[in-house]
Amino acid sequence: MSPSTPIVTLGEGSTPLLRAARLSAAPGVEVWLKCEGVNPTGSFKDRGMALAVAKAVEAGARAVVCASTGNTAASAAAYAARAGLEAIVVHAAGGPSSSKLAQVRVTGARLVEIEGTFDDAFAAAEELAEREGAVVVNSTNPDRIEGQKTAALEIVEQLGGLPDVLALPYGGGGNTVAYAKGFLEAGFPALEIVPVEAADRAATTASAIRIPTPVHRAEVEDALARSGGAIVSVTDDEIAMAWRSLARGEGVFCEPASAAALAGVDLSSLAEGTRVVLVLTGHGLKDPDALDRLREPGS
Ligand code: AN7
Repeated sequence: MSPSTPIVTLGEGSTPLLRAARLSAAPGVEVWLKCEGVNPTGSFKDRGMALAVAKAVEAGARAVVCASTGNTAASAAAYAARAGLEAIVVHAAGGPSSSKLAQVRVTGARLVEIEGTFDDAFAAAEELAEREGAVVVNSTNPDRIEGQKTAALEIVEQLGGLPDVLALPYGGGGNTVAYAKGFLEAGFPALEIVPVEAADRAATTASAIRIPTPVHRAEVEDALARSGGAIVSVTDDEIAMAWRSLARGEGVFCEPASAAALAGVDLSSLAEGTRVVLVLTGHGLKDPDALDRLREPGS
């Protein structure tokens, strides 16, 4: 932010950190849920989008562009509308859930559907940005990371200190990089960060993290080398089980990708006194069809 940066806000941030007492954890293990689905468009993306769009306005941009599995798109469309900019969203055919597409369409943003994967959509978005003179608001835009790191600062404030373990879904890796940066800058460099990716990145039913190649992979590895922690892979059945237990056991309805955070940590194996934060990145209403899609494992 500089004195000439406009404020563009829909009321993002300050999300609840809820104690989860009913998930099966070892005795004396504290589990907390950072409920990012409570943000204005229903996902953590709003934290960084508020800043990225404000900086685009400051730079005199007319339009913003992103490639997305859905949540970045919903957020970019809303914040662009709020700021009076045009938004262009590129997505893979069959990628984003219908709820996320509805969030984009209602703003009048331009949707560009391409045949291929998220990786192809990202390449197309970069070309489009160049051609149209639009600002890319994917997490490769450093303002996105700066905005998203506020979640780490909030957790430190809400817990009165650092968690021992922070688990979060790992798609492109921007959020992992943002948390690591936030904790480092808050003076807490060391904790176990667990980025959880889908075992089959290209085909997972958790559409938000259906990203074949994480654009931030090298930075994620650097961040883990500094902070501690390691990448974990989980199957769709493990995601489904975690997703169901968050709703049934805690009353928290998140989207399937968010449940990867829980699926990636064996809470029953942790030492007494361990404090774990699971970042639930998106709201369950983002993807209500998941109820039909995610069958009970073994059924
Ligand atoms: C609910 O919207 O990439 O590791 O285009 O929507 O920072 O990519 C979404 C990613 C986790 C992964 N949880 O975060 C997009 C997009 C949810 C998400 C992730 C996403 P990153």
